[in-house]
Amino acid sequence: MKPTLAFLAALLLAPLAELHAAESKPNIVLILADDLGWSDLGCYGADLHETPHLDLLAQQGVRFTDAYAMSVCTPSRAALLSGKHAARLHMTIWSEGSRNGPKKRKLIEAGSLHDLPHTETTLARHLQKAGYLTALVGKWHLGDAAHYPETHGFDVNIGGTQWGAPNTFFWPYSGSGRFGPEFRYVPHLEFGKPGEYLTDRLTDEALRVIARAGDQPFFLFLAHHAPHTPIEAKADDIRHFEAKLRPGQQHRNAVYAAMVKSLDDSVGRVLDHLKERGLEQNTIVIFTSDNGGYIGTDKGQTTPVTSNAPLRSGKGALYEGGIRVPLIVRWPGVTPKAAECREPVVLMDLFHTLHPAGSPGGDGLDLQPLLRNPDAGLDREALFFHYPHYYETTTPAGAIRAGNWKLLEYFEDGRIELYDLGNDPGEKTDLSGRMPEKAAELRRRLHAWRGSVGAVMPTSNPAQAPETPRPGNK
Ligand SMILES: [Ca+2]
Repeated sequence: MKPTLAFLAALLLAPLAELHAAESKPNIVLILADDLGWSDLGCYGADLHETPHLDLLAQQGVRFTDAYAMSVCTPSRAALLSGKHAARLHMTIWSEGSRNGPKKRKLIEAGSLHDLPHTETTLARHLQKAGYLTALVGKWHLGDAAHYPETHGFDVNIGGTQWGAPNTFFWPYSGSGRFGPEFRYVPHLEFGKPGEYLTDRLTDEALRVIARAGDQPFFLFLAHHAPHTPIEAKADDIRHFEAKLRPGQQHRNAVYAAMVKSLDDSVGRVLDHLKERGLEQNTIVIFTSDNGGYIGTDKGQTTPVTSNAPLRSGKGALYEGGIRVPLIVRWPGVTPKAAECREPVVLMDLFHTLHPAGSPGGDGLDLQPLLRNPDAGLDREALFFHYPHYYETTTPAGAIRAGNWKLLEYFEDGRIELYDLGNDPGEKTDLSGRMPEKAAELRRRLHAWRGSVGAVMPTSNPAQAPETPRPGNK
């Protein structure tokens, strides 16, 4: 009898053990949009764009109102994957931009690494060591071939290169001219067909990764190129949004709206696929963006790409429109449904939240307590930003947000601006003259933080002369 009982017990216990193991290693799908602005989704107030799948995801989880990224691509991605602030990493501008800054401005830009150093252990590496299949599908932008995803803990790399954008969103996704003389392409997307659209294809590849993972827990980093320039979309979708244009709308670019629709469709397909495979209850789904929306105009267009209103400015700037982004988290068994969280959080918090051994401490916090109770606060005094470079929207600057106070410091002349985001989220009324003590306190804290992370500052340029701002959208 004993062997039979033992056999039965094993039969009963094995599934429980497997279930426990599975619960302790939930799959992770991290979907990162490129240049998607804070108000670009329906659930964040967009008035032309249609994002039913992301709106539904927000209804199934937690939507953050005050989530932050860095103000441009590479620093955000480096911070997200390393858990360290971009200023501490000395990666403060996109990789191509780190090589050739403006030469005739008042300041010489701070030096910035263009490759994520191998001394950093990425979230992918930690998860890989914990038994996960790790896959990057889409944009990388964290260095040259010696620093591609395969060298940073990703088992699978589909599409990741040193470049920040494809030459075109249509197959074969290659060509030169738009971003200079380089011949750009998106690797591993062969055997497409004319008319195939990059956001759709990357989604196909992402679903294949999920299918091939089998019983292995997986970390899928679906880093879409959309809706970064080039602003290109499928013709039927463009016509749909052109027909929806009305006077007075905040969002007025039908092609961009169509790009956002494809991005939303991608999220819908991933969510459906998880459900069909029975993975919905054991998969964390996170959606966010790497910087604020691009408010310039793409080549060949007359309508600005997007607007981050009611927030001020856009990509590149340290005003809210440049750094505040959508963030939605659905974590079965952890997040409540249809919750809104107003606590300020930042992209590198995701590293500390998803780290398989728990947060190692550093420049981010584990958000799990906040995900369980979105009304709770975090034990963090302030968030800091450092962009010692030029862009269409800004001169070199730093910023601190402490509570609802926000101070910006411009490095060309030391000028400061102080805003009360609680009453003035659009940063319209500079209070630095009326509240000099508060401004001085925040400036001291910003300076102390810069010292603590070894932030690199721009230097004065003896050969200064007027020059147009840094052009283009990388
Ligand atoms: Ca970006």
